[in-house]
Amino acid sequence: MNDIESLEREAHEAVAACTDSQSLREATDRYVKNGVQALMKGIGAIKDPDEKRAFGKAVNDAKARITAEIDARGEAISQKERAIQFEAERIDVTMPGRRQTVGLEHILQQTTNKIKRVLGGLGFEYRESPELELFKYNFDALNYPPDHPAMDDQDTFYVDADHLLRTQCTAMQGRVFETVQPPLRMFTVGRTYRNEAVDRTHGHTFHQVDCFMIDEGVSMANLKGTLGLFARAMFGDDVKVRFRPDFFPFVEPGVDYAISTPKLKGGEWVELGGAGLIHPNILERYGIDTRRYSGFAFGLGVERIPMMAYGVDDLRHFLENDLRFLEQFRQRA
Ligand code: FA5
Repeated sequence: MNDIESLEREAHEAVAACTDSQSLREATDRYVKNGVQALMKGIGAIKDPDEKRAFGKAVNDAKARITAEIDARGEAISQKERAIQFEAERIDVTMPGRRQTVGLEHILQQTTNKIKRVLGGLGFEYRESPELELFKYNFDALNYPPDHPAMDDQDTFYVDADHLLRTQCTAMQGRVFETVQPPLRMFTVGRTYRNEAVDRTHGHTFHQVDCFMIDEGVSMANLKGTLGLFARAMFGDDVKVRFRPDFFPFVEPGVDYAISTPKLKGGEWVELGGAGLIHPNILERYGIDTRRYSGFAFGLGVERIPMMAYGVDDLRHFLENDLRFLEQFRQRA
């Protein structure tokens, strides 16, 4: 009987000392399984049937009491463990959420998209063109005589003797004339590069549009009409377009053109780009019959458009990736 009492006492103390379910499981194995089994082995040595029964009952009673204690302790422990887990997983529903930031297209991309919509709407087909260009297309094909000083204005970054970073999107014209027969209307938009003394209106990396058509009877009147439509679509109905004579080896006659609108810079003229009728030398070089066909071309700087429209005073802002600047153009173009 003493053995039963001491097992029960020991079990009582051990169970009370358990602080987690793991130690409680160990105590259960130790006392309920092994301890009780060991006691029960002693029953064989008892001869008297009454004593035997009494011993068996005493062991079973002790087992029931130990089990009840273990259950009670188990309940307390799992309550405590649930509380700890609950604390660990607690969600503070009053905390402000993490704001999802939605990106936006760069203002130059927004402007490019608008240019594409407008020129596409006027029947010009968009063509991709390479930024790494052959000297041949950037200069030779555009009627620059060897060592002509006009090339000095467009010094650039050479990759090797034949390859350079294009200085003007006009470089696409030769690529097109080689493969497409007139009538044709095309344009491209993209990055251009020049070895430039960088200032507020000149970058070493900037963007241009180049747009041209060849058909029967194309004249300066078509050029002026098209540029007028383009300028009105970009800047509004009250915009005026001015031509002044200028020189580019690939056009004859050549002009620079400026626009003015009362809304922008108080109606001051702002130069947008160059234009003219495609030089007959170029048409002939590509086997285009100059008695039948003529063409116009115009080019312009993309940066100029948002600079004028939003009063941006320095084009270096466009490529500096400062979000405080870029965020201003959310859904504007
Ligand atoms: C040209 O590049 C000619 N290819 C334009 C042309 C096309 C003429 C077709 C005739 C026929 P120009 O060098 O002027 O021309 O440049 C055209 C425009 O690009 C300029 O008016 C200006 O808006 C922009 N631009 C030129 N250089 C820079 C620069 N360094 N930084 C920013 N914009 C520039």
